[in-house]
Amino acid sequence: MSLPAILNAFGLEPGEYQCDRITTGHINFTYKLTGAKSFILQRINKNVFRQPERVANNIRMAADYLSRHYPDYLFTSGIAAVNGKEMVYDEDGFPWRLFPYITNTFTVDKVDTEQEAFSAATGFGQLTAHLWNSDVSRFQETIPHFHDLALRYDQFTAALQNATQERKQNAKWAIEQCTAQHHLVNHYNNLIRSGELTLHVMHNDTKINNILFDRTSRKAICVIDLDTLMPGYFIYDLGDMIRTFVSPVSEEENDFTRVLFRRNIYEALIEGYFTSMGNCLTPEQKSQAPFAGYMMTYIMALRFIADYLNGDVYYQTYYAGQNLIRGQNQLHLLNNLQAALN
Ligand code: GN1
Ligand code: MG
Repeated sequence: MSLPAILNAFGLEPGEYQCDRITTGHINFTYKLTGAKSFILQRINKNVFRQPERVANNIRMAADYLSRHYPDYLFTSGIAAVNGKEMVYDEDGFPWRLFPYITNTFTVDKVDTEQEAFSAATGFGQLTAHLWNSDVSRFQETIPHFHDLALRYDQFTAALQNATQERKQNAKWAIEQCTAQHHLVNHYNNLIRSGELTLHVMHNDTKINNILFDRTSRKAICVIDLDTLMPGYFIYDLGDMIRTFVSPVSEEENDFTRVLFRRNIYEALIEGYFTSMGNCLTPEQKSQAPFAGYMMTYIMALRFIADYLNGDVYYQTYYAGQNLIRGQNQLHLLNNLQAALN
């Protein structure tokens, strides 16, 4: 099915829209449709989301809950196609869905100010604070064991077994670092087994470019990329914010001397997150904040390096060695986090 045919399936006239690809995501194909009214059109990667109906169900359940309990909360959910369904399948079996485009907004790939960090963290926290008392057992995992650090470590060691000599040699430093940080897996296992954390509906992909800022107020106003809105622990959301907020450069930066820890940004994000999530968490849980940052930075290093060793089969890459750069970048960040917060 061509792009115009997909637009038709959603009741849109292709000639009335300019279609531009957005390349910041690593998994799905995303397009902005600009017209009298604008939309976001997305093809879900069915090799990653093997049961895409779960994605749509979770988002619909959250939308229903939020509209009942927080009617003024801005939350985007899929727009139904002409046939009444939220997803249109193309002939290759890929599901497509349509979202409203929120006008007068922008995203950022790195945090510039404390105000941005505070506002984005408050925004991500508000979503999960609002959903805290929803029935998490009704939400299904869209990617099983997504942030299970022990499983990700095992996937890294499996990738190591199958990798070519050349890739192993190129990744030598990163492999040593990933192995040396294994103590974080033990901490993770102990924390989960202790029962100190409880499952709630979490966003699970809170990187800084997954929240929309209002052009006028410069405040974060709407969370996006809800594919992994599913059961999780708060450390996943808090940790991914730490991972993507505190450095002045993104995970794509290949000059690792620029990967830094900014304490003022860290403190602003913690303050912002606890402004909305504070009442949901105990002091003991809050004290896991540094570990949250370590574990999510480490898990991304493991995943990027495993993908490099596997021959770049998961994340979209635009140049050879990009996953290795991403993984090395994350390992530098992890070292800097530990030096600053231990
Ligand atoms: C992927 O969907 P996207 O590109 O924002 C990944 C996240 C990673 C992120 C790293 C389903 O997110 O877990 O944190 O890349 N999503 C999936 O940039 O694997
Ligand atoms: Mg995502």
